[in-house]
Amino acid sequence: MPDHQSNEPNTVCPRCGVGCRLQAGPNGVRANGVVGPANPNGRLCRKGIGALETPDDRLEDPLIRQNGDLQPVSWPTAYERIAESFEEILAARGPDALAFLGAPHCTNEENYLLQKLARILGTNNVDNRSRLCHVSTTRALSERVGWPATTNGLEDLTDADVIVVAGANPAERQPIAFNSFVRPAVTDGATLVHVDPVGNRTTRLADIHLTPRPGTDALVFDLLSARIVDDGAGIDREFVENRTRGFEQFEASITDLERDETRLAAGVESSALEEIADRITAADRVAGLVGTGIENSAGETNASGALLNLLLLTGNLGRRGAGLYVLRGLANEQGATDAGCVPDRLPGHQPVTDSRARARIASEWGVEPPSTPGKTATELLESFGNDVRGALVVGENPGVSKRDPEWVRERLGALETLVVVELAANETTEHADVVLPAAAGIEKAGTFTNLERRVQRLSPIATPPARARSDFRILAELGGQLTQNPSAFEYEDVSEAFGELRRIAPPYAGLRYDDLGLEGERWPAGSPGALYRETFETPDGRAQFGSAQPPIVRGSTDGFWLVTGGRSSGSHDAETSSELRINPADAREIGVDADETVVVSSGDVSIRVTARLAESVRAGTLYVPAAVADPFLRRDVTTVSVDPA
Ligand SMILES: Nc1nc2c(c(=O)[nH]1)N[C@H]1C(S)=C(S)[C@@H](COP(=O)(O)OP(=O)(O)OC[C@H]3O[C@@H](n4cnc5c(=O)[nH]c(N)nc54)[C@H](O)[C@@H]3O)O[C@H]1N2
Ligand SMILES: Nc1nc2c(c(=O)[nH]1)N[C@H]1C(S)=C(S)[C@@H](COP(=O)(O)OP(=O)(O)OC[C@H]3O[C@@H](n4cnc5c(=O)[nH]c(N)nc54)[C@H](O)[C@@H]3O)O[C@H]1N2
Ligand code: SF4
Ligand SMILES: [Mo]
Repeated sequence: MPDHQSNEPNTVCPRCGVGCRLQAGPNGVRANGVVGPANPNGRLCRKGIGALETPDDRLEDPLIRQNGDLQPVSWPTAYERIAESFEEILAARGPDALAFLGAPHCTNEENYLLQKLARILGTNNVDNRSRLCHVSTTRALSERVGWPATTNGLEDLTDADVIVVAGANPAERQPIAFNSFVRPAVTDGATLVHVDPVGNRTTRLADIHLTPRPGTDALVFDLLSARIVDDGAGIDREFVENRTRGFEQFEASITDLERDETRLAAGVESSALEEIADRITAADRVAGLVGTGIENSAGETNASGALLNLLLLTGNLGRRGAGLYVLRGLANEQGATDAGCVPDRLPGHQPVTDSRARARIASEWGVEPPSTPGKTATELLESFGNDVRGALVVGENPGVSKRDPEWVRERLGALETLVVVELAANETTEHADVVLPAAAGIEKAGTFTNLERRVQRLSPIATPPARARSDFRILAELGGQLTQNPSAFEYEDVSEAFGELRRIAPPYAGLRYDDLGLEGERWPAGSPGALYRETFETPDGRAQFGSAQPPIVRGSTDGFWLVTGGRSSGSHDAETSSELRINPADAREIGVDADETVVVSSGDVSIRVTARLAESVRAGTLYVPAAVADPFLRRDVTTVSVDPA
């Protein structure tokens, strides 16, 4: 136990999905780590140490827009204004004219209330946009093995023999998990493979850095499966036979795969593929860790699906140290989805189309949730001002997003009523008609579910501004008033709401708020770290193979492929250095020297940055931090040109 640890209350770090435990330091400025399951050394990263800082300009009072300006009012006045506006919209256009956006910074109980409010009002228009950070991975998992979640526990990574990290930088983004579980495994002899067109801090620990052409990870994993199928030794025949379905079709698609053409499309060396395939074949346990870099544009091949095929082929699921980890970003990204802030899923990932699930919920709520899926966060934003006229946004900032800022402003402005529950003013509150001041993560009770499905309890370790209220209290009060069904939103405390969640959401069954203690507990209750030890959560209990995917050539061939990373969540540590990283050979070819200022452009958009030369950048690609490349990202630009300034 670190010697600074005291008996003061401790809570879960609200800054990322790892879920380290912390408490207020002696002077109340810095947070101290407390030994917890995600930070077994009691350490915190830089972000965690700063977790006690909330925005300087905290909101103190509810605000209502009057004559163009936001003016402080009392809570009842603010609630009344919201109720009036929402009732008008409901009467004129029905419940699907409302949108509810939340709340991966908020607790499970708060997310539960938000979706309950939407659904009792009669709409499934509820989503959380951080869900989109890992959408293809979670979809592949839920369709083919069962739950849209990491399959294993963090601690089992220490037993892995091969760890494949793709499209992520956990050394920097989930540093405590990386240092506590990945680093020791590697020190113990595990092979770390980093698949990323651009090297980053994670690459420094890697044994093999594979730099495929951006967007071609699916091809890389198919090629690895092909080598293992060709060689035969790495196939886990017993696992394939007893635990999976669709192998013949997968094998046939792999047999048909044009090896050379695919390899050229991915732009990887066959020697590197061979080396990785050999290590996977020799390994007893292989784990895949995936981040946002493999989440390609819609319609492209599914990298996680291909990685899942590789893990199934080699029997690397359902055991300690063998599985697929979703490197989730925000503190309660997993929980927001688990609790049902998803347009097509009820709490516990039950489809809204499942009449038995709806009936079970109706017996708890007294009202049945609607059966048609709602719109996603992206679709909702597009519908603002058209089909959707009112929105309640809880702890999200759609005013900043990977879209043209003018367009976003217009969409937000087109709403009749925008209600924002926030800690501080931001780009979204500028458009709000009502703003409600909320308590921050360190100021409240409830539970977060981390990136390995661990449900942990929060305790307040700081005090919110005098008139701010917890999102839980706000949503309960608003819920009672807007639905005119106060009893559906009457809770003694958050633990009662947790109790309701666990009755409704099957994966949470058996978890008890009072028993969560300092260790928390992973869902489903009583399960060891690895899910699917005996059976998969699919109708026949088997995991489903997919097929090899056809080679794609992405983008145009002239110019450089723009690779970005380091997107931020809130104000936490966006990479903001105005630097471009380029392969030295490319720089030579276009006549750019190290540390020279260059102009990166596409059409009429351009940025000025300093060129840094780095061998770890794939030739033909450029790396620019997402915050700096923002003007391109917002316009979906993927190829750019570079010229000396
Ligand atoms: N310090 C800090 N940590 C954070 C956050 C923060 O704001 N600050 N935010 C949190 C949040 S919300 C999130 S979502 C996570 C994000 O965590 P990560 O997903 O790890 O995010 P990035 O650091 O952007 O890493 C993405 C990587 O994908 C690579 N990449 C791009 N295109 C491709 C491709 O086609 N194939 C492959 N294989 N790789 C590609 C990029 O080069 C980059 O290295 O971080 C969380 N952690
Ligand atoms: N242009 C651009 N777009 C991006 C990104 C980017 O870096 N640049 N990053 C992308 C990524 S990875 C993600 S995950 C998303 C993140 O998208 P969002 O979740 O929308 O953004 P954040 O800024 O992380 O958080 C939103 C707000 O939550 C508030 N908040 C924090 N805690 C609480 C709380 O307990 N209660 C309440 N009510 N509010 C709270 C903060 O004050 C903040 O204003 O954005 C994505 N889009
Ligand atoms: S790794 Fe994540 S949860 Fe842990 S201290 Fe850092 S920001 Fe907080
Ligand atoms: Mo994220």
